[in-house]
Amino acid sequence: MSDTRTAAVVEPVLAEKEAEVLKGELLAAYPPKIGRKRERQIVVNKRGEDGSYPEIQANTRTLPGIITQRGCTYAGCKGVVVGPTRDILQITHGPIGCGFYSWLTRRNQTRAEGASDDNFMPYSLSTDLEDKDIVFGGEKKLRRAVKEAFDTFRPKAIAIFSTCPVGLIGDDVHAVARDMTEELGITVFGMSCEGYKGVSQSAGHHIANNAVFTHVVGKNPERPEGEFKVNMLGEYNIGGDAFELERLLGLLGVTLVTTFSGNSTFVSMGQAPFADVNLVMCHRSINYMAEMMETKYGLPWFKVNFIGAGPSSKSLRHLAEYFADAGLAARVESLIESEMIEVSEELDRVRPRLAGKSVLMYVGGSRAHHYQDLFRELGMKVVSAGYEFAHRDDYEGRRVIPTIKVDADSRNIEQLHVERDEARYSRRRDDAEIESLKARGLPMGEYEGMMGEMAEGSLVIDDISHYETEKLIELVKPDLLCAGIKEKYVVQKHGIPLKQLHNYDIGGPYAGFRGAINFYREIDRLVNGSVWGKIKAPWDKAPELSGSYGW
Ligand code: CFM
Repeated sequence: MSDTRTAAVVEPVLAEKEAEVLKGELLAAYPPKIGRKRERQIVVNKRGEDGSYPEIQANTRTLPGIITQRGCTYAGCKGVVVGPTRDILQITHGPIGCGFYSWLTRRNQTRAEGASDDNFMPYSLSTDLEDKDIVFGGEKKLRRAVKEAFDTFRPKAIAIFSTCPVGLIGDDVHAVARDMTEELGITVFGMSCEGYKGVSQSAGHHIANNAVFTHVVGKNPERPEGEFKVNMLGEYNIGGDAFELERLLGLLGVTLVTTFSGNSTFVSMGQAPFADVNLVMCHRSINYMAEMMETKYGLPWFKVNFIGAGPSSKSLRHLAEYFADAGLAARVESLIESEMIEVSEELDRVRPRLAGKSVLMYVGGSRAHHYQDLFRELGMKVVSAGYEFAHRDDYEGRRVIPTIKVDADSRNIEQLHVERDEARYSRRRDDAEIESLKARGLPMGEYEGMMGEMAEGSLVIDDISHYETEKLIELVKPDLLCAGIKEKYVVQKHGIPLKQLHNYDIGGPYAGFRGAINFYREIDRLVNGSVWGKIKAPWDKAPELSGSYGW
C-alpha cells in the first residue's frame, strides 16, 4: 500500500464554499462574542502554496456555558500517562470520586509476567479526603495512606496525584513524597496535577511527563539485550493495541525496551535511555518526553502511526531505514507481505459496502489524525474532524511551534530545564545522518499534524461542543460519527452509529495489520447495520418534555 498522504490533500471532500456555509450555520446561533471565539476554532482545511495550513485557535479555555468533551488535568496525568504502568502503586490524594471515576475506565490493558511481576492496575487507592480534611489539611492522612499502601503491597514505587481541593488547601504532596522516599527506601513521587491546573487534560500530560522523566527514566542501570532497541512513546495499549505492536516488533527481532506507557513497568521505563530510538505514536501526550530524552541522552525520535495497514507498513519501513540494516529491511518486507494477504482479502470484502460513506471524527489530541488513513483505506470520506485539547502543532505541524503564543494558562505548567547527561549521553545519529534520514522521508523530530492528512475543504473543529455536534448531524447527515462516551447516546438517538475511538467500546485492538482488519469489520457492522433506520429519536415523537410537581 502506498503513501496516501498526497492523494488525500488534493481530493476535496467538500467544495470550499460549501464548507464555509457549514461553518456559518454552526456559528449562527451564538451570541457575537462567543461566535467570534468559535470562529477562530473552526477552520476550512486548505493547503497553502508553501505547504502551510490555516491557523486554528487551540489549547485555550473553553467558554463558560459551552458543553465541552474535555477532561481535567488530573485525568491527563493519572488516567492517561502514568495510569497504565502496572507496578507503580498510584494513590489519588482527593475526594473519593476522583479515584473512583478514574478506575479502569480507559481500557488500557496490561499483562504481568509471572507472579513476581506486580500488577496494581485492578486497584484504585485514594486518601478519601472529607470535609474535615479540607478544613484541617490532608497531609497527615496522605502520609498514613502511603505507609499503609507500602505495608500492604510492598511496591517498587508509589505515585501521588493531586486533585483540585489539594491545590486549594495547599497540601504539599512533594514534601510528603520526599519524606516517604527517605522513610520507605523506595521511589515516591508526587504530582501537582490538580484538575483545574490547565485548560484540559493536556496540562496533565505535561506534568506526568516531567515527573516520570525526573523520577523513573534512567533509574534502572540494567542494560537490555538486543541488536535493535526501541521505545514506543504515546502508545497506551487501549484495547490491546500495544500487544499487537509487540507481536510485530517481536517477529522482526526488534527489542521493545519500554512503552510510555501501555503495558509498561517502572522497571522497563527505567531502562529507556538504553534504546536506540524513540518512536512517537501520540505526539500530543508525550512529545515533552521525546524532547527531554533527546536533550539528556541523545536519543532521536521520529513520528510513527500504526493505525491502518498503510501507515503501519510505512512506519515499519521507516524503522528499517533508521537502522539501515539489510536483514531487518528484508524481514520488514516479508512481514508486510504476509500480513497484507488477509488485510487485502478483508478490504476487498468491505470496501464496496463502505466506499463513499461519510464520517465525522472528534477525538482527544491524536486519534482524529491517526484514524484518517484507516477510513481512506475503506474508501470513506472524513468530512470534518477535530481534537478536544490538542495544540496548534497537532493540527498544523511542529513548524508552527515558534509562533504559538504562550499564554498564562500554559505558563502555569512547569517547563523542565534539561541538560545533557555527560556520562550517559550518546548521539545515536549525527546531524548529517539525521538530515539524510529526513531526505529519505523519515519524520525525524518532526510532526506534520492532522491538517496535512485531511482533504481540502474539510472542516477542522477544535473543542467541539455538544450543540455543534448535533447541528452538524442535522446538516451533514453522516453515516458514522467517531467520538467518545459523552457523545455516544445522543448521536445514536439520531439514528447514526457512533464508534468510540477513546476506549474502542468493547473492541480492539485496532493497531497494526490485525487491528486494521478488526476495525474494517467493526465499521462494516456498524455502518451497514439495519437497526439505525428503525430508531425514532425521543424528541421526534415528543419534542417537548412536560412534567408537574406533586407531593
Ligand atoms: Fe494521545 Fe491517547 Fe489521544 Fe490522549 Fe485521551 Fe486516549 Fe484520546 Mo481518550 S493519550 S491524545 S488524553 S492518543 S484517553 S489513548 S483516546 S482523548 S485521542
